[in-house]
Amino acid sequence: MRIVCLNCLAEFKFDSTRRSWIWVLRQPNGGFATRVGDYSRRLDRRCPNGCEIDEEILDYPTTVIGFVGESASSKTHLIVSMIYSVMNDPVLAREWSIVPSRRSTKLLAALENTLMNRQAIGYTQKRGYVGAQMQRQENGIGPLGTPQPPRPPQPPMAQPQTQTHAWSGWQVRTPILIKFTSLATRRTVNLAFVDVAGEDVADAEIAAKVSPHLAIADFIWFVVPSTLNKQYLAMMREHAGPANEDSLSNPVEHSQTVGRTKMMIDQIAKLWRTANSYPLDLPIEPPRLHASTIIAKSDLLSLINLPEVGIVAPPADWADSPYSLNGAGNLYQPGQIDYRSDATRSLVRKLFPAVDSTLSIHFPHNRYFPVSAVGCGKRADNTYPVFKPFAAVDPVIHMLNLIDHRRAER
Ligand SMILES: Nc1nc2c(ncn2[C@@H]2O[C@H](COP(=O)(O)OP(=O)(O)OP(=O)(O)O)[C@@H](O)[C@H]2O)c(=O)[nH]1
Ligand SMILES: [Mg+2]
Ligand SMILES: [Zn+2]
Repeated sequence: MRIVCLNCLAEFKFDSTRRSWIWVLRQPNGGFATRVGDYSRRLDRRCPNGCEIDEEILDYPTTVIGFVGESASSKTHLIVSMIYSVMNDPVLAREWSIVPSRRSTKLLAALENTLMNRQAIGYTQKRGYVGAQMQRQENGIGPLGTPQPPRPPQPPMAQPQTQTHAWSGWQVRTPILIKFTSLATRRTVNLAFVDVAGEDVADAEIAAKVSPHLAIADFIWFVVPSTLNKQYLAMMREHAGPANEDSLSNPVEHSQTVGRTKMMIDQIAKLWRTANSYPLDLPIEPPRLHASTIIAKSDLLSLINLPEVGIVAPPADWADSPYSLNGAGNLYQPGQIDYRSDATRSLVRKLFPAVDSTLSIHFPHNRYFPVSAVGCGKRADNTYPVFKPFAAVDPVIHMLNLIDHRRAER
């Protein structure tokens, strides 16, 4: 099984008969060499470059999922809400055991608690440069913008670590890793949720550094907020009720634009093609990469009067009605998920058609998933009236189905 360190992208295998690492070193001419490391590294839970890794990635295949979107588009809320929703979903529980990795448990619990206490999660910090010596300390700003306590000093490495890598000197951003075990087959797959801060994509220097990470992604989710069309945003403001008045008048939250979103999609496609030596004029297709789009903050769509809204978005009284009566808006069945995807595409073609055409140029298999991570907008005091996600499980069902197909093909 090929293992990739999600921090430095070192590729390695673990040879249990020889009790050693086999470290694959890619060379610029397309060839590769290998280097054998010793077994103690496994006990360290470190990659050959010395980064701390989740021990689960040594044991099970890992699917890497990148979330890309402009700042304040809801990426971080989505990741936390999706994970929370799948771990508590009664239908998924019949088929899967879903457990966070040991290293992700604490961070995930803190983020979930924030939402369950109806508090907003802060914006994710742009990745900072911390200098060559500090790169492995991992303290300061943690993943997803959460402050992390400083870690105690680490024991010295067995060998001097002189290797530089894609992220040398940059803050480490740890993905959230969730282990999915099928109750029917007992097979396990890890899903690694990687949050790419909006500013990381906007900054050319950092974007170039993000590209090797995008190159190893199995899934990319573009996150596009429902409020992208400012004419419709004005209409939403006109019809807003107490549940979303504050958030709609918040200028930062709806600062995303059609122009920048198109540029971002173009940029990501270009970075991915370059990093994978993929022809510039060919569309990017599965199984190389699964790209889909989440239309985020779908709770706001009920404020506009278009026929697709009834299929796509939660009802206008979603935040006020009791949870148990209407479930969590998931459809579960691939056929129904496709039907909602088509309705969402039709809506997108009315609200921001240029985004759909840019997506379909690069990613002709793109599908749409409308999701409300929270179920409502945040109030001026940074709290939510309720935490009630809508359709946050369906994107994960979609991915699990595709992962299963991929296995069946092998
Ligand atoms: N109405 C509504 N607002 C939401 C929802 N999810 C998030 N928001 C609002 O959108 C804002 C941005 O959400 P984040 O999750 O921080 O966005 P992000 O994409 O991670 O942004 P960066 O970290 O800056 O890249 C938050 O302050 C939320 O209040 C939702 O489901 N509905
Ligand atoms: Mg964020
Ligand atoms: Zn590493």
